[in-house]
Amino acid sequence: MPYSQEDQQWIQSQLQAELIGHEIITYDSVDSTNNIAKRLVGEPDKEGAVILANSQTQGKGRLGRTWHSEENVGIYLSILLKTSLPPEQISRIALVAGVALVQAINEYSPARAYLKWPNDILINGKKVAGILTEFCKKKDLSEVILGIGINVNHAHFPLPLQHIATSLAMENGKIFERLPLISSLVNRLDQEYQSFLNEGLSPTVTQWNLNSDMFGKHISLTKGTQTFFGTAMKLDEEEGHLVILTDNGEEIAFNSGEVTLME
Ligand code: BT5
Repeated sequence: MPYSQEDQQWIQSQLQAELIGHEIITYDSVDSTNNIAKRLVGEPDKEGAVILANSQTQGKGRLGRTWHSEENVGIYLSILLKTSLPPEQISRIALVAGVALVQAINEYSPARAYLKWPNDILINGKKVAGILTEFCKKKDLSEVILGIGINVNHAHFPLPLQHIATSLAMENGKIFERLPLISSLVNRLDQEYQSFLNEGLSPTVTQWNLNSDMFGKHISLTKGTQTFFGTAMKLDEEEGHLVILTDNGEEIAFNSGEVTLME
């Protein structure tokens, strides 16, 4: 069902927002909630506003990929944040969001969700949620659009996604209400983001490491045309980079790349 005015008011009534979630704007179908958020860049009082849609016709993944956004069964939202971070550090906001997202999912899902670097959420090895951050500069204003998609009540996926995607319903054998999950997520995003602004990245990295099951596992990491093989060790505290002990015995920290778990 599309979000009703009562749904919007209910979510709003659950929020303790300092910044993220002071306003919720709901839509039925949009091209991409990130695109809607982008149009608000530079408008007064829109920092922290949540754009929430019931479906997307052109949901976006990273690097020009698409995000399957079926109506009624998923959560598709975007948040606008002003930032003074340089573009190469925007990935920190995705780490902050990842922690809030995995914790919100695990509050409701008995089947445990884990983070996979840089910002996938997996249950039983399949992707249940994803994060897309986009950097937007208008005049002297830098803003980040933080987009989050969660597969909640999908009963099936199109063929190309069947082996890699899952939903909370498929993993737990029951239907979930979207509204409590949305309000928990937004409250956690607000808290985690405040902690990041006040204390830096370290508390986020600690929580990230605790909510991932990729460490100690053999992985391949592809960056550009190069592929590295090794064991995932941790995210480093200062930058949130992925530290790998390569099969050649070298420790390397990566700021980006595509990870595949080998076992
Ligand atoms: C992501 O990209 O995981 C970021 C997804 C962000 C989606 C949100 S929804 C609200 C906001 N508005 C948007 O337009 N986007 C954001 P990436 O890591 O590149 O993963 C994309 C890949 O995951 C695709 O190429 C598919 O292989 C797979 N995929 C597509 N849709 C999926 C889904 N619903 N569930 C799981 N996997 C999916």
